[in-house]
Amino acid sequence: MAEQIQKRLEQLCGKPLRQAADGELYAALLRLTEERAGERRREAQGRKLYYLSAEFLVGKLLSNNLINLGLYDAVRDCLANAGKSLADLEELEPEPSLGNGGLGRLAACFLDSLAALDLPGDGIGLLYHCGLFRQRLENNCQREYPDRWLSESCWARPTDIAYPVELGGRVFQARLYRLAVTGYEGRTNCLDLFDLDTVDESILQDGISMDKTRIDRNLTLFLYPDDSDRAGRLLRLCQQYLLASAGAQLILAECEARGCTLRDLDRYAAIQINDTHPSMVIPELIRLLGQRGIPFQEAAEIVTRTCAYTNHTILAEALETWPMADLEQTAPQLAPIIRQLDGLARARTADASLAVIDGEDRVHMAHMDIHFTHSTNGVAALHTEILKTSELAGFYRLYPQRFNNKTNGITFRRWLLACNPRLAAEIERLIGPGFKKDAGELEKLLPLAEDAAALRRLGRIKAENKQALAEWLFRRQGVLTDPGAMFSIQSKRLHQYKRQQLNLLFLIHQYLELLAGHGTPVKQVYLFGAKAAPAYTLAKDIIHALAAFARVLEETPEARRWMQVVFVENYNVTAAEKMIPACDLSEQISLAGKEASGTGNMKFMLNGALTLGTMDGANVEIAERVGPENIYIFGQSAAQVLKRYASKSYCPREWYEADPNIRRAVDFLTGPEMLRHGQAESLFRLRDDLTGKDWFQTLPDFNAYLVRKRQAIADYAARPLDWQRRCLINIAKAGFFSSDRTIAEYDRDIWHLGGA
Ligand code: 26Q
Repeated sequence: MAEQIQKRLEQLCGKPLRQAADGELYAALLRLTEERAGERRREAQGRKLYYLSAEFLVGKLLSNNLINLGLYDAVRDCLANAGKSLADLEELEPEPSLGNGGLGRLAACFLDSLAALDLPGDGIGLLYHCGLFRQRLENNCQREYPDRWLSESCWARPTDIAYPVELGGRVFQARLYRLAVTGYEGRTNCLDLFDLDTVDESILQDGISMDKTRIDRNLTLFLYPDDSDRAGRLLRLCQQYLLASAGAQLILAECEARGCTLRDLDRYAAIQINDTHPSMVIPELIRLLGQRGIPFQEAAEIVTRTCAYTNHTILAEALETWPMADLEQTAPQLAPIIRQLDGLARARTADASLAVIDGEDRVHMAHMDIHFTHSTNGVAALHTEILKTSELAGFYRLYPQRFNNKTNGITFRRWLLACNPRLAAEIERLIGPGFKKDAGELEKLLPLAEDAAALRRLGRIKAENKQALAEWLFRRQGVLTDPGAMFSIQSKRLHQYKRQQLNLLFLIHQYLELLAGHGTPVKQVYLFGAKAAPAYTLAKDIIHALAAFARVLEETPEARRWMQVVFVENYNVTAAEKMIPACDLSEQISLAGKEASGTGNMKFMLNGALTLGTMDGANVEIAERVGPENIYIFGQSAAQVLKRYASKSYCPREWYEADPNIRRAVDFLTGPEMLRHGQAESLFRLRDDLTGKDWFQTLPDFNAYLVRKRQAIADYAARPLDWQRRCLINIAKAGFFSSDRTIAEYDRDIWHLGGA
């Protein structure tokens, strides 16, 4: 291995290994990895998948690629011999944060599994110059800064392939950049990202604002975290069309090069539309087929056979609609096609609520997807049921055979082997290496649930991971945490439906109980990681309240001995990889029926944490697999939640007035301790929302949460070995949540990749 690395160093800087700087070594390893990855490329035979997504949250790539190529151990040891550390090199790598959260991370896990399963499948997306904003807390408030991740030593390579894309009557060249996607003991696929040559980073102004009117210079500057103003929305629409049009041209070019006549497109390509963000690929493909002489009706049928759609949300307000006027402005060439599609859809059903264009001339992207693809899937069993019976019931009646469920999964290579090497090595020692390829083999751990020595080792590994997290937190943001404490983590995007505010109310309650002399059996460290969309005021208020409360705790010695709150700034994939292996209690407390699936829940389970959660998303399937004694479930069911909404009877003020615990915790938000560290306007707004609106029913679940969480803390303190036993059962049962299983199901039911 030393020779291999040395050879690349010669080419790059002419220095011997020992004298090379970390940056030079990193560049050498990048080159070595790319060459090795290149050797595993294979021409697609038969049907190839194109996974179209506005987001790919891939995370750092060096370690992951080394693991997948089977080079990790050799490289680590070789560097160590030369007095270098692979961990230090990893620190140099900027994280490509090309996603908001779960949806983007899922796309990255899927690419990993496709390549590991040796399936032909590329991702198509956009090369944002800045990923999701970098978050800092200033005066306990979130501030956003640009995340410029592109650098010399970046994995995306420009190609000489470019396609013309017409936006608002002007033609732009969309250039293709390629990243290698390595599969564990598998093939190499591609992540294809488009960018405009004309984009100009120098127009970035203060913070993350910029001139939104010059699309030639700023189209791919940012991944958009929100759609709060009109200029921003139009830019987002332009991005979507760029993705759809360049993606469609790439797919057609590749298929034609392999002999496709376009009428047989579905024998060469399967296109998966990741949520509605790439939906314009449907009319765009029809337009391009039209240019090649295929009549509208036939083109619509070809596209329907080729494309499939995944829905990731139940929140009605999150379903994308675009005013036809905006479309006329950005992609006028699509407008007549979308109107024709609306005509086709209206001919299939008398129900106007299922139309593509509504009475106010707005295009419903999800409706277009369901009418003009052959498959619509939800991302967890409960989510798919809700789509069929409520949110999309009309569509389900029209196309029952099109609806199917594909419960999400995560790649075990990144979320166990790479992020938790201690646990991975222990599992391998216990049951052999087979689980890396076949996650179902984790069940072989089950008999060890009765092995006290094995359980104690599991406890020690968790303790070491907590120690490592504590050191990382200290280096990163200067906070000291006690690794001897119980670690509870809630890390995910900040949204009211995910209910970080419920966790906060519990923490306030426990704090007040401590001050009143009611103890808790073990010290707890509460870690939060969450970004709020910059224009989402209440989400930012919740961050503010959490950070302010952390300060209140710090200055109260009676409470500080027993509990600590840490807001981990700039939560991203890299932070997740440090936090998840160190977790005891995984907080998955969304309002039942609102979280489509969740995937963090799976990562925590796999790393030996117990879940405290509602019967929501994939929590339901986790509970089913581990059994009620190995998970802490609380709160209303999705059906009860729906009933409360339907009856329009929910009045948070009644709950606030009737329950002294709730009243005391809610009032504390605007009490003198909080006001010392927080801003009155923000804290009052949060309190008023909780007592006046509370759309996500925090208060009705408060007591159930309190009881279950106390139970979890008591169990952890009283029976540590039994806790580890239950963690082991969670690990053993996590195999189902491997994205290898998810991808195998997509392939079996929707894609049918490969073949002749
Ligand atoms: C839309 C319009 C304008 C600007 C931004 C957006 C936008 C961007 C990102 C809308 C939605 C998203 C991301 C959604 C998402 O991450 N959904 C999550 O998907 C996961 C994978 O299926 C699920 O596990 C989560 O439950 C779901 O919330």
